[in-house]
Amino acid sequence: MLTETNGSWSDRMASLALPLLDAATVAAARCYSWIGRGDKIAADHAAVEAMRAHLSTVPGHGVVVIGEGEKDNAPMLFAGEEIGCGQGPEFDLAVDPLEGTNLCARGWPGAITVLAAAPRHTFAPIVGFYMDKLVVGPAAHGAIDIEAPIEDNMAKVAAAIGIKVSSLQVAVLAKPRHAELIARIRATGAGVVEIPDGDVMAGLASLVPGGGIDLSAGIGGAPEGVITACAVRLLGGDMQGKPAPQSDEEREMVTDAGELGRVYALDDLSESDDGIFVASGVTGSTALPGVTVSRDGFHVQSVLITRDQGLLRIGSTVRD
Ligand code: VTB
Repeated sequence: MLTETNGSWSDRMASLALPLLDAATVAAARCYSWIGRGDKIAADHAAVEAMRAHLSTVPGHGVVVIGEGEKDNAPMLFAGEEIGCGQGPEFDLAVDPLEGTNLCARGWPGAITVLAAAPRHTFAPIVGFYMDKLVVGPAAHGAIDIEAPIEDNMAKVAAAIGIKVSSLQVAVLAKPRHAELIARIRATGAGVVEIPDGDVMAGLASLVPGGGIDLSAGIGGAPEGVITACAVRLLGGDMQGKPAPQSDEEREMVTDAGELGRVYALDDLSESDDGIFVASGVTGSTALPGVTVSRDGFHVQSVLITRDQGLLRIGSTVRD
C-alpha cells in the first residue's frame, strides 16, 4: 500500500525518469547488431546486460517485481533482485529488457526495450504466466468489461470513440489460442491487426495518437500486463485483465493463490499515479520507430511517460 503521497515523494520518483530512460535507450542500441540475426537468446542477453549495468547506478532502492522470467532461470534482473545506489525513492521495478525477442531476431516490427517503475508495493504481485487483457486509449475509458463478450466491448469502445464498429482496428497476438477471437472480431466487420509477438507494444499503440489501434485484446504474458498497465494508467487509458492459465500446472498455481477467475481492474494492476514508463524502439512500428545507425552512432527513439509530463518522445544518439 502506498503510504507517502506528498510532493517530495513525486519529486523523488521523478528523479528516476532520466536514469531509466538511459537504461532503455542503451539497451535498445545494444540490440541493434542482433536485429534480423536469428538469435533471440543473444539479442535478449545484450539487452539484459546493458540494462542491468545502467540500473545499478539509478538513485534510490528498487526491487525487481517483474523481471526476466522464472521460466528462464535468469541470472540478472530476476524478480526479487535489488537495484539502485540507495539514495532516493523506494520503488517497484518491472522490466522486460527486450520485449519481443523473436521480433528482434527475425527483424519484424514491434520489438522494444521497456521498463516501468512505481512506488514500492504498487505493482500487482502476479501469479501465473498468462493474462487475458483488454486495453483502450483515453477516449474509451470506462467502456470495457473483460467478462462481457468481445462484440459488446467493441460496440461500447466504438461508441465511446465515435466511430462504427466496422471501423475499429483490434490488435490480437497471432497465436492458435486466438483463432476464435480473431474470427469473431472479423465477423463484426472490424479489422484485426495480427501481431506475431509483443502485446506491450500493441497496448502502447492503443494509447498513443497515431498508433493505429483502437483496442488490444486477448491472452498474452501476465508480467507484460503489469508493465502495460503502468503506461495505461499514466495516459488515462483503461485496461482490465484476468488470469488465463495455459497449462494444468499454471492453473493449479493460480487456483492455489485464489486468483483464478479474478478480474484485475487497472488500479489492481498498477496502483499509483506516480509511475514512470519508458520504452525504446528496437525494430520500428507505428507507435515507436526502431534503432538506426549512422557514423555518429545508434539513433534511438523512446517514449517516456510520467504523471507530470505525460508522454514525451525523445530521440537520443548512443555512441559506441
Ligand atoms: C506473451 C506476450 C509477449 O510473448 O508473453 C508472448 O505478452 C508469449 O506468448 O508480448 P506464447 O507463449 O503464446 O508465445 C510476447 O509476445 C513477447 O514476449
